Amino acid sequence: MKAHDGMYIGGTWGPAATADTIAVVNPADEQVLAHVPAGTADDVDAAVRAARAAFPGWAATPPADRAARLATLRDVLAARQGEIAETVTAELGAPPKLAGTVHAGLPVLVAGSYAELAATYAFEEKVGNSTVLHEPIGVVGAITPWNYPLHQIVAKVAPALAAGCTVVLKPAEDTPLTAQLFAEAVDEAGLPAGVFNLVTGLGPVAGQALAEHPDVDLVSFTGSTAVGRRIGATAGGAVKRVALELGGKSANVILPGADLARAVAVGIANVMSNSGQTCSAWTRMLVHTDQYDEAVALAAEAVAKYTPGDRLGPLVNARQQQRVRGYIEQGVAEGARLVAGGPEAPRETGYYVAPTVFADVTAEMTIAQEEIFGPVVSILRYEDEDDALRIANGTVYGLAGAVWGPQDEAVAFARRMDTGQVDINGGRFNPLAPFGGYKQSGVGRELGSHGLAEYLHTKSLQF
Ligand code: TXE
Repeated sequence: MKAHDGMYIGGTWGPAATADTIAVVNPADEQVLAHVPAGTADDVDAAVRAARAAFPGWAATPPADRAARLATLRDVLAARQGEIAETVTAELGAPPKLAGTVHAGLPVLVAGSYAELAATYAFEEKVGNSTVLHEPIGVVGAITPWNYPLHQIVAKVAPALAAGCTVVLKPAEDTPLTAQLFAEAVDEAGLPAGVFNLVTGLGPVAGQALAEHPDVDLVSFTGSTAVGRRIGATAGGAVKRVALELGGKSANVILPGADLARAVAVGIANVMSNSGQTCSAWTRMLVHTDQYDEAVALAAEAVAKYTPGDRLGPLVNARQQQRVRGYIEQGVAEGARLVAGGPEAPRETGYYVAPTVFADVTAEMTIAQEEIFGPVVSILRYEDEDDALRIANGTVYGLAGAVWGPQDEAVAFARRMDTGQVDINGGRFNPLAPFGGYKQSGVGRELGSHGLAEYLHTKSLQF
C-alpha cells in the first residue's frame, strides 16, 4: 500500500530524523502493508516549531476565513471517502461497509460541523460591563488511537483549527496510513504551511516527546487510561491544559417497559460494531430479573449473525486479540456463563475474536468492571431501578450508556446516571452534542461548541 516515507511538517513532506520505520500490518491477513517513519523527539521538535511559527498568522485569520478553509477540507475528505475507507479496512480490518459509512463518513460530518461553528461561534461576547474574548490557546499536541483512525484525528484537529490553534498530530502506530491521507487532504485543502503537522511514531517515543514538549500549550489525548493518567500528570506538573478521552464500561439499561427485542438487538449491534473497539460501547447489558432469560435468548440469537471475517472484523493487532481472549478466559474462571463465543480464535489467520455473550455476570466480576475492547457483551440481572442504577454507576468509568423504556422513565433514569452521554431508546448520533466522560473516562469534551471551547482561552476586558 502507498505510504509516505517522511513527515508532513511546515506544509511539506520532508525526511524523518532517522531511518527507523514502523511496519503497518493488515490485521485480517497479518501481512505487512507498508512502512512509515518512526519519529523521534527531533521530528516532534521540528513539527512543534513549525506549528509555533504558523500560530500568530492562523490565530489572526478571521474566523470566516478559517471556516472557509475547513469547508474545503471537509469537501476534500468527502471526495476521497472511497480511498479513506479502503485504507481503514486495510490497516484496522474494519468491514468495508462500516469503513465507508462510519470511518470515512463520520469525519466529513464532524469537519463540516466545525466549518459552520468556526463561522458562527461567539469568539467575543458582552457580559455586563465587560467584553469576554475567547482566544486560541496556541500549539496543540494531538495524540490519537487506532480504533476510529480518522474520526479521532478530525475530532481534535477540526475544533483546534476552528479555534485558531495550530496542531502537531501523533497518530497511533497501528493506523498511520489513514493519518497520512488526512495530511494529504489538509495539503490539498490549502491550509497555510505549519497549521497542521504530522509526526508518525511510537507512543513512548514520539507520543511522549509531544506530551512533554515545553512549547505545546495543550495536549489532547485519546487512548488508554494508563497512558492518559501519565499525560495528565505531566500536563498538571507543567500547569498546561489537557483533554483526555479514555476508557469506558457503559451500561445498556433495559427497563421493564422497554421493547425488549429491539433493545437487545441494538445493544448487541452496538458492541459488535467495530469488533467492540469503541470506548463508548454498551458492554454491560442490564436486564430486569423477570425478563432475564428471555433477554439472554434474544442476545444469543442476535449475536449469531456476526460471522468473523464477514460482518465482524478482526481486532487491530495480536496484542489486543490476546488481551480480549484473556478477559474471556477470566470471565469463565470467575463463574460467568458463556452463551455464545469463547476464548478460542475463530479463524487461523487474522486477529479475530469470536463474538461472545456472557450471562450470569455479577457487578463485581472483572469482565463487568474493566474495559475489554473486543466483541464481548456481559448480561447482568437487576431487581429494581435502584439496583440497576447502583450497577450502572458502579464502575470507575462514565463515558456513555443507554436506557430503554417509556420515555419519561428512561429520561428520569438517565438523569441519575454518572456518565457523559446517554442514548434514550436508541438515540441518533448528533455531531453537535458534547462527547466525553465522567470519572476516569476523562477530562474535557469533544464535538460541537463544547469541543471547540476546549481549545480557547478566556480573557475579559472591563469597561
Ligand atoms: O492504547 P495506548 P493501546 C484502551 C482500550 C485498549 C487499551 C490499550 O481499552 O484495549 O486502551 O490500547 C500513544 N506517551 N483504548 O495500547 O497505548 C499511542 O502511540 C504518549 C481506548 O493501543 O493508550 C497511541 O497514539 N503517547 C481508546 C495512543 O497513545 C503514548 C482507544 C493510544 O495508545 C504513550 C484506544 C506515551 N507514553 C485504546 N504510549 C478510546 N478511549 O477510544 C502510547 N501512546
